[in-house]
Amino acid sequence: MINPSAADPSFNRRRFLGTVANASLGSALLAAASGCRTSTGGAAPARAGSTLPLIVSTWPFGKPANEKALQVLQAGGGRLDAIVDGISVTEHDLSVSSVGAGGDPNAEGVVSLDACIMDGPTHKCGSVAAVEGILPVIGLARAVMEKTRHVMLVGDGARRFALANGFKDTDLLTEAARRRWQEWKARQTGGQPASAPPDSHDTIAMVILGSDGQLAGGCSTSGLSYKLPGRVGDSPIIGSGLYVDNDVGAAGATGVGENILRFCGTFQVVELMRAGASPAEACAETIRRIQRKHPAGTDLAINFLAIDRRGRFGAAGTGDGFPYAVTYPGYSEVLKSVAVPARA
Ligand code: SD4
Repeated sequence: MINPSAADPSFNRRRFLGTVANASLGSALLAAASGCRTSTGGAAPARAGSTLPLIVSTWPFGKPANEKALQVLQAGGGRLDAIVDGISVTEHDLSVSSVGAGGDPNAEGVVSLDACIMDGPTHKCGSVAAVEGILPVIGLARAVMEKTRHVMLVGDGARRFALANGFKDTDLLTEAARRRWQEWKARQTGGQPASAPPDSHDTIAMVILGSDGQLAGGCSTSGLSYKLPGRVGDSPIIGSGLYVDNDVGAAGATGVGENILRFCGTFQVVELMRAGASPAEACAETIRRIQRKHPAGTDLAINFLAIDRRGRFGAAGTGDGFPYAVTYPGYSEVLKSVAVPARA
């Protein structure tokens, strides 16, 4: 099980993306970059039932998470168990600076987590935002879904609910994250709005199509590094960071939340699949729609992945696209999404 970002300390997402040429939808070229197989077409062939369960998630760190989820499903666990246990792998991986423990803190040096989960057959969901000191927040989102009559809890209320339901108070700020935050803070000039490094946002969004044909998804992030306290991005918002419609498919998002949140990004992806688009086409068209609302050349830094009920999967991202992990029995790879460059 190789997680390029964890196994290779020199792995850098920007460098990875820089090695891959832009590609247009429909290209069948396969190339290798940074140890990852890249599918520049993005739209994988339809998968037969024997390749289920199918698990797709964002970024190279999604691969070990997918593999854990597959293990859970193959051992007889449910799709929500798979989502929680899979995403928990990333939340506990201290080398991932954008999800769970080890995540970069907000501008005040506090790690503040967002997560959500959604179940296809019941169309139920649970979500938590701006939660401090609790892990795994994907499990907390599930607890909100299953133990309350609400969809979303935030801040101190979410934290108190967690503590009352068996979650332990956990120190999420690692020494490395604290140092990075202090360095960032030292670079801030008085009166200037807090700005974050451009490479400071990677969420895990995971979608699953089970062997029984049922869908589920989950999403977890520490959000943008050094965000304003109280800031919530797209990740815990149903229809923005994650959406599942059991009749159609499921989609997840990663990138600058503000550019996804305003457009109900993953809801659009699923609706485009309902209208007949393949997962990769739906992701790419959603990005194009969002780009049309912006001046040419704007770097939106947004990415979507999706699966449909037929077992097809795909992804698209702005700029050079982004790497995403695809796992099913006998197969687990990091692929390269379709690239949707800014309009000329
Ligand atoms: C956010 N969308 O909080 C998240 C960050 C992210 O890839 O996805 N990064 O805006």
